[in-house]
Amino acid sequence: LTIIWYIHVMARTIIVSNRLPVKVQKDSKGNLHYKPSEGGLATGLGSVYKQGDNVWVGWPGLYFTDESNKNEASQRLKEENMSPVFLTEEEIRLFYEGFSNETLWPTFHYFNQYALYKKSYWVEYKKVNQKFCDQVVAIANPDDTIWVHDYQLMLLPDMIRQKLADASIGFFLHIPFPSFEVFRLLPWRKELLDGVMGSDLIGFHTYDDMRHFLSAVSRISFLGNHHGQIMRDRRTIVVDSFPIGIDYDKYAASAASPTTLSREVKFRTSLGDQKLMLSIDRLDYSKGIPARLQIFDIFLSKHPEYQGKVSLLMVVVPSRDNVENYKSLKEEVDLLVGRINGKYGSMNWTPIHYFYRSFPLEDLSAFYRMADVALVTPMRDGMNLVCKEFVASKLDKRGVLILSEMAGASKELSEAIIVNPNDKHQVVDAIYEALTMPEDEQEEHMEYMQDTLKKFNIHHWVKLFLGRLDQVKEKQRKMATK
Ligand code: GDG
Repeated sequence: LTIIWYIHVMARTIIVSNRLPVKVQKDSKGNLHYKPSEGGLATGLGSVYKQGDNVWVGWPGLYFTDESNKNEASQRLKEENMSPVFLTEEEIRLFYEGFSNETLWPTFHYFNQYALYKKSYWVEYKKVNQKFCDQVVAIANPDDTIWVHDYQLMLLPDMIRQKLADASIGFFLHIPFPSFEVFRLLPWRKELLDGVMGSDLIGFHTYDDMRHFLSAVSRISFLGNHHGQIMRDRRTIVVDSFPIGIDYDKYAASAASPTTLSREVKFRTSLGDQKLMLSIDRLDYSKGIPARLQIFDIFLSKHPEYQGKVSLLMVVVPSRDNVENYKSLKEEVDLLVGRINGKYGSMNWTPIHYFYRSFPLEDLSAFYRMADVALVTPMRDGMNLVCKEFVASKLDKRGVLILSEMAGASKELSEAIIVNPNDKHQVVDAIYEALTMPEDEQEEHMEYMQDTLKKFNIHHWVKLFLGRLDQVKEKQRKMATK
């Protein structure tokens, strides 16, 4: 009995992701500052890693060259249940910007023509995954639950499994998993699958991602599955879809806050009574930003009665600007915006309000509130949280969501106007439909989507995944004692 009690008390949950939920920054005087990340994952998992002895392992977002700084940061982060993995500039360049963002990211988003297959990237990816493994193993107990996140750490589950044979290991992929025909292009496809299969539970956003993964496992690793269960090394691995939710209450509350309301009034004054369409993305070729601009151009020429009556508020958040593809994409976007504004603009109307920067949450909430239409048209997106946040911010239930069928979110938000972003004329028609939709119809769709998102929020997602992992492990233990 004492042993059982001991195991129960000692079992913890360890979250592992490339980045910690806190970013460490150094000011000009050399003092360290700790800035919490606003991401959905940080909020959702906050209720997990802050409890008891649980811990979050990840990179703190700064290159530490000074040992005393490292010790200071480790100590401070440890007090908040975080365990930093210190990465060098070289490691970030080859493992993160290289293999993660120039090999896996384009491949998994079906932009394989952009993928680089460099041995030096792969070698570093393995090395950094091993570095994460050493850190996890140094703090983990044999019965801990370890939840690994995303494409930067695909080798980690199996590396941990080699050291902690009985640990509960979960893996969740936040980006799409491509079809076998695309995945097979990777020279290290087998190693990547083996890495992930060190887990007990493997989660994806959608049923399609899960199906693609299972097909790759069967074609590359020659392992079949029974209703998503793979038998490997006499261990059952469960594969399933867990669509991520948002912190619904946070976005609804922010939309109602006095700061948000006053910002909305300020922005509205300069816009007058025009209709407003909104798009918010990180600068990324997967988001379909140039295509969206071309669509707006076609819309304005096909429906000239809307010239002067509608504008597009386009927020593009700077991202990965060290990577060549992203630099040329930025130039393409700048050019298109200039061309459209030059073609249609007048003294008192700017067709596109373009911002290449990020905004505080209250501004974002004001944008969500003000927008009559949200134009979320990625070429490919694991889930896409912006469309969910737009819906949660619509307290008066007015507004229309146009959503790409290539975003994971389209599987849940079927009440949106679903479009294929490659079919520009279809999207143009969708914009017209959205701008002319009667209010009662808008409210009906919005209410339906809000009900779904309220229920399947981020807390529900965390509970569902960790609950399922417990079940899988329990079943494995029962099988082992049979
Ligand atoms: C991965 C997958 C999947 C954006 N601009 C500002 C700002 N944001 C916030 C949004 C939203 C988030 O960034 C972006 O959402 P994504 O869905 O694109 O998420 P990522 O983390 O980029 O990507 C994606 C997601 O993981 C979750 O699994 O949905 O498919 O690629 O929350 O609000 N936030 C602030 N200012 C901005 O200017 N404060």
